Amino acid sequence: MKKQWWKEAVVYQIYPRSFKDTNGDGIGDLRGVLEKLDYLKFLGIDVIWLCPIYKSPNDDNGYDISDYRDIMQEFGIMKDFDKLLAEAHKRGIKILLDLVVNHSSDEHNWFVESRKSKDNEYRDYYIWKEGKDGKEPNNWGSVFSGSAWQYDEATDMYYLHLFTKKQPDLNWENPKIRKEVQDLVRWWLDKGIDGFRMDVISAISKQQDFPDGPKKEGALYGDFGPYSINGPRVHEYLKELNKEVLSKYDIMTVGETPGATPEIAMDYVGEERDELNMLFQFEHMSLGDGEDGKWSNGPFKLIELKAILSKWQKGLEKGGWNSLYWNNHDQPRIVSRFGDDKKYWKESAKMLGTCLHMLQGTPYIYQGEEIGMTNVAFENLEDYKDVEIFNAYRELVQLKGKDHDEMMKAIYERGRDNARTPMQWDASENAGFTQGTPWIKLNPNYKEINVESQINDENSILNYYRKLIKIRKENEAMIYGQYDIILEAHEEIYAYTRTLENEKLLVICNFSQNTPEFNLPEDIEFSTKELIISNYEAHEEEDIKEIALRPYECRVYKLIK
Ligand code: TEU
Ligand code: CA
Repeated sequence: MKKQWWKEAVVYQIYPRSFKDTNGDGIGDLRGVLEKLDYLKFLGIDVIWLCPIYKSPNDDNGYDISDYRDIMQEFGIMKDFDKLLAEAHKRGIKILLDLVVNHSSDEHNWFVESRKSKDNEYRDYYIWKEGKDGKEPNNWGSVFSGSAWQYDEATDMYYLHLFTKKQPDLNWENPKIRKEVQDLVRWWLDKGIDGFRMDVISAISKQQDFPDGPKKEGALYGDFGPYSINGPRVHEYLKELNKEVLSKYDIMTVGETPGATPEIAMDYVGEERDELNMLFQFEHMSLGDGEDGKWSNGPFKLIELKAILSKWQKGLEKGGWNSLYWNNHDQPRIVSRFGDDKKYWKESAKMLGTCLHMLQGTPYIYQGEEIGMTNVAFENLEDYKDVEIFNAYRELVQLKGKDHDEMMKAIYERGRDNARTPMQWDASENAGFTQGTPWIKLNPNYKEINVESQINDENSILNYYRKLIKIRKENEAMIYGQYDIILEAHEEIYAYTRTLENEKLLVICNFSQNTPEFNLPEDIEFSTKELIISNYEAHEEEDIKEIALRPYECRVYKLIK
């Protein structure tokens, strides 16, 4: 297996709006990230992924860009970014930016021009269609509810927006758009950044006859997926971007690819494909989805989770590479979702971290995960800020009559704002996030859960994550070792091995508050063993053929033949 720095790295994702505010306006900013670089050095991470920091009217918190070469007013100025990049590099920390080019903001000059007239030189930068029988060009629905088409009086035509109306999709069929993207990517890489996370990159190629999508029973709109996800020219476009720009720099690229399966993924990240280094898949994040998707959230089954993660481990082990994540700015907090954020908060947070970091792939830590931040439940809908929540509430409750309390429960369990409450630095007012009024309310448990109370506590989740990151640098088997699941049918234990030459790591994780017995399969032989990490006291010489596991217990052993 080819060795690469980005396979050995641990990435820390920052949502700048909620990370650290330095000028008292209640909104996190780039100087706040600069201020916390030493904390990130202390944590031990190698790469920072910054969510969008570009000029934006923030209809979708920066994922709607109005100028790709300028900094969002709230976050600071370009000099702040240049300083951050220089100081990060001084500490050996690399920085990835978020490339959002499936769509732009409707306030981007390209769109301002494009909507003026049908023969405007920027017209084909976007996807404009005639209406059909006075209605939208087809039945596609937006990810954020409603139609994916917006009527525009100026030219009596509709433009496509897979996300909000203020996020019109860019027309990648137009070589001018692809050139624009190459130029802005090269511009940032020449500034010295270390790569990109690419937003919904699997959606950039649309089938050009734009047929109606399949429509579920009772649904208001059709699904654009079959005609716009992993579309006909997506690989051609990525190869072109790679050949013209990306391949000329020592960087890392990770694509966000909803709808990818391991087979499809190998087309994006296969070593011989010259497209991307790795991608984010969503199958484990869709667990529990019901009739209304994540808005009818059902129970989680470990068997299903193990099956999905194993499929991806084995599916990409020859020539591919996985991205490993439990959390990001679109997902709820994992300790509340797959763990227990009350009685076994610490144990389950550590177990989940271990289970993920021991898998083959590059681990991503989302801000606050390293201190065990949890989901929040704001009583009033007005306390929420996420456009996806409001649009879903309007469609499901106000249009389709879903029960308010049922919807609020789904928002508590799966809403994106769970990930966007301010970072909890200490127990002072506003958790040390801001001296002003935070743009979104804090999680009231910040007095108990915060960085300051965990830094010097060797038994804290924070110091446990530091250890996970440290042992990765000391154990090549943890990075390059082959993955093999054991006890596959067990409903409470997730156990697997990682093997590299004659070294084998045995990973044991109890995903329940019960005390199941772990039984070591006979075919796993070893002469000596060493306990690498565990979230409970465990004695080195203890026999591991049978272990009565404690609630949410995890252990990792190095087995030497
Ligand atoms: O997310 C794309 C995406 O797939 C999300 O819609 C995701 O599935 C959903 O939010 C989960 O409920 C990316 C960004 O990560 C997200 O923050 C943006 O809102 C979106 O693209 C549009 O840019
Ligand atoms: Ca600020």
